[in-house]
Amino acid sequence: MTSSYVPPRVWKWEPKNDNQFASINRPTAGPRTEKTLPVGQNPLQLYSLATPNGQKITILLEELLALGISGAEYDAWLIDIGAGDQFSSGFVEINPNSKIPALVDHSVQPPLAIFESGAILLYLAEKFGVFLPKDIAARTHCLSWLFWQVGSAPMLGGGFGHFYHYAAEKYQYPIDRFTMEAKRQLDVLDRQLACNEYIAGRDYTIADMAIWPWYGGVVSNQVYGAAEFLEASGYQNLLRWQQQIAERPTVKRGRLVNRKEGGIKERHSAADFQGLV
Ligand SMILES: N[C@@H](CCC(=O)N[C@@H](CS)C(=O)NCC(=O)O)C(=O)O
Repeated sequence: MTSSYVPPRVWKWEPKNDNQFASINRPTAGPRTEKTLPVGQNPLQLYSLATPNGQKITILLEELLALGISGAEYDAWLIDIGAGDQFSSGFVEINPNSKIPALVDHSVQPPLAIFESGAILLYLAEKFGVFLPKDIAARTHCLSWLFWQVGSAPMLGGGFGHFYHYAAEKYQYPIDRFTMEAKRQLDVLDRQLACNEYIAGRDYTIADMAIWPWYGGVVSNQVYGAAEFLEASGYQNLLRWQQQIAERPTVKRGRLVNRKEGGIKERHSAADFQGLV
């Protein structure tokens, strides 16, 4: 493993085409186009895409609706991140970080915008009083795992996923580094699930909803096609939990929302799922 690259004194951006997202990546933030976001009839307006971060929110919304919580009715609008929709003025207004998912709660005045998937999960769980334990110790435990996901996933996605899956050229150094970390994280979860039915204990919580789309997706070979490379079959407890959650009808529905293909592009009511699940 040798490299001839010597970093210059000051880094300058050179537009490249070396991975799937290269054309939208820039070293600057802020809007690139003027466009307002659509707003539907439901109290919650979601602007998202069915990536693992997007699925977290639609799974929770479908769980809330299955409990009969009508305040969780939502319109889900597709944000095509490959086409740069996240850089429209309307999206940047609700999420200055230009990443899906973003939610606007129109049931409060003025409407409240929330970004960062972990913050959205926490907001909805607190607003409706479910999927987050009330007991202080159990609640804190659940939040530890929620924040674990938020802190860990960039190593899995931006690290392992980028260098193993997305990067046009494969380099051993970053793949070794991030594979070691990805496997360590899978082992953390596998050990936790050896003696707990769900991530934070007895109850299914927003910690499961945050972790499942990423880590469940990786071990079931749906994210990055890396199950064999990571020897996913060795994480038996994680696979048991992955399967258990995958079977929930709410999860099946949530995963279909805001898909460009193989699901529903937009969701406005339960009728949109007809014939699919
Ligand atoms: N920490 C953020 C990460 C969100 C994120 O990375 N979203 C990706 C899709 S999964 C995105 O919108 N990428 C578009 C871009 O980077 O321009 C969260 O959990 O909400």
